[in-house]
Amino acid sequence: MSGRFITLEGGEGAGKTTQLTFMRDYLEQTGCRVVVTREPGGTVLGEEIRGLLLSHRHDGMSLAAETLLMFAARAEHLERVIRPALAEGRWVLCDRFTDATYAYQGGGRGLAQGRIAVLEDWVQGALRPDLTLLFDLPVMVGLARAGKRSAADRFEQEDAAFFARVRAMYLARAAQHPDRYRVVNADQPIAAVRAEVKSRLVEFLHCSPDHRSILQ
Ligand code: T5A
Repeated sequence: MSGRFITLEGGEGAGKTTQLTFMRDYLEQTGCRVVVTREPGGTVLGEEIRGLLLSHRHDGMSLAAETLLMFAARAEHLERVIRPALAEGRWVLCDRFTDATYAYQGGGRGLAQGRIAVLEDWVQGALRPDLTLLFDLPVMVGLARAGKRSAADRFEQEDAAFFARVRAMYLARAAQHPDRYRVVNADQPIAAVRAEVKSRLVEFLHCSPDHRSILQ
């Protein structure tokens, strides 16, 4: 069976990580071999870069440095984890990917989308996610959830206006790419979000020739 690349996106505290385990278990039940990973991170080097990006030691990091570090981690992740897994027919579930750069560095911080697109083409070539689930919820609901879970990192310390721009950019990208984006209402109890995620996965599997027969 051929591999697929599924990304999970959303603002802070949207519940992506919470739903990842369910998604992995569900896909494995249907016969998929699954790799779960995240960005920034996913490799030894990528996790070290993640530490730099999230740490308050680097408050005030330049926008260019921040964006290039995201793509440095992504280049390593693609070469060592994502491309090999897809080539082996595995399904890759990735907690954030390049749409997060458009949302945070583009929408949130105001970097021109064209700059991001140049890096995207260079680092990824033609590779894009097959499916992107956008966990959408009001900014203040997500920040309250994230605040209860842990102390604010370098991104979480931004103000509500920043996260409103992040959310608006995600929704704009979902409208621009209706072929691969599916918006999930993340402002519901965990079980209700899970049910919505499941129906999106079933829909996706139905469109996937190798898997359609398993669901019938
Ligand atoms: N970033 C990343 C960029 O700026 N550019 C990029 O290119 C990339 C790739 C990563 C940061 O890096 C930035 C974006 C981020 O700020 P992170 O810690 O990975 O940092 O950030 P998040 O992915 O946002 O992690 P969060 O943990 O904040 O969000 P999740 O994973 O969406 O949320 P989750 O599942 O951990 O849930 C948060 C809390 O809410 C509860 C959970 O139990 C948990 O306590 N919860 C719910 N509560 C009520 N109802 C529900 N439906 C709930 N679902 C979860």
